[in-house]
Amino acid sequence: ALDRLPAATRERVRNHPCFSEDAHQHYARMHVAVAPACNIQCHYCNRKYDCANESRPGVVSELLEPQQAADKVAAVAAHIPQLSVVGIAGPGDPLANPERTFATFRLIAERTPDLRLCVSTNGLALPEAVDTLCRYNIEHVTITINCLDPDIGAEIYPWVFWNNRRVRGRKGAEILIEQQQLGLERLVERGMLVKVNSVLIPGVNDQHLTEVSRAVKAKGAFLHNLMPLIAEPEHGTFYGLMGQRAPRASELRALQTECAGDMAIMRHCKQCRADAVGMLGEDRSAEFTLERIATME
Ligand code: CLF
Ligand code: SF4
Repeated sequence: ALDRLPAATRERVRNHPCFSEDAHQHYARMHVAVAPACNIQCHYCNRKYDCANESRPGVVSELLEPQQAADKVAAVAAHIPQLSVVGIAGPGDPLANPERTFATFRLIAERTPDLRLCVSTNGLALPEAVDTLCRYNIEHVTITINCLDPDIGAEIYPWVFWNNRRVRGRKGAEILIEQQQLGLERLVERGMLVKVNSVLIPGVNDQHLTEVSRAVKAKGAFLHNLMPLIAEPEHGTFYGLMGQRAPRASELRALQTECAGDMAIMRHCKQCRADAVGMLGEDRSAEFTLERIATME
């Protein structure tokens, strides 16, 4: 699939394990959990866990200060030669924590300039952040877009925090959807590679995601990642969707096949935690806690 891309794009995804399926066998990514706050509420989120935007709700991440994050990245880079990408994906929304997120990117770029920088967001604060993302050399952005229809959005997002107040229901979802689409357009205009993540929620947006796929493709998204809702009560993902089930593997595959006609589909996502370290599907974060890094050379 890679050879069909223009050379410049190929170069940018060559060693990105998420944006290129070929790369994920050879290159590793890591996340630094520097972004605790979120500016929306997803029904499937339980804030005690990492953001389901991008990451598997599992174990609570060790929250890092920007300097600690840069130290951790340097330590991981020294021990995992395949490391090519550092992402910020939570545990809340990176762009709802702009000072922490951009301070982290700046320190990482100074210390380990060869690593690519990546960010994943719900998109609410994205349009205003596009200039800053470009300035900080972020080349890969992921937006979690679960719907285009605010009525469906109201079933997924109980509220968004907008202009210093909570906007609930359909109105809140409408604001989020507008911001996501505007953010996507602006990123594409600036030549950013944009991946869209969509969480498949049976009975809520399952019939709607092919339309989402078509729309984001038409706007220039590079890749669409359809992810299954993780609905395990012990992980707290029933938070606002009591009785909500996860999709079956066959349902996810059927949707991926349906959408694959329109655009490149990511099928190798491992729903990483906000502090994941290593090859996709591998999590070596326990080897790189602050305590352990302090004793490393
Ligand atoms: Fe991280 Fe996401 Fe960047 Fe990858 S993960 S911020 S694009 S470097 Fe990758 Fe993990 Fe799936 Fe995300 S496998 S959850 S798609
Ligand atoms: Fe939770 Fe992420 Fe949704 Fe924010 S964007 S509410 S952290 S799942």
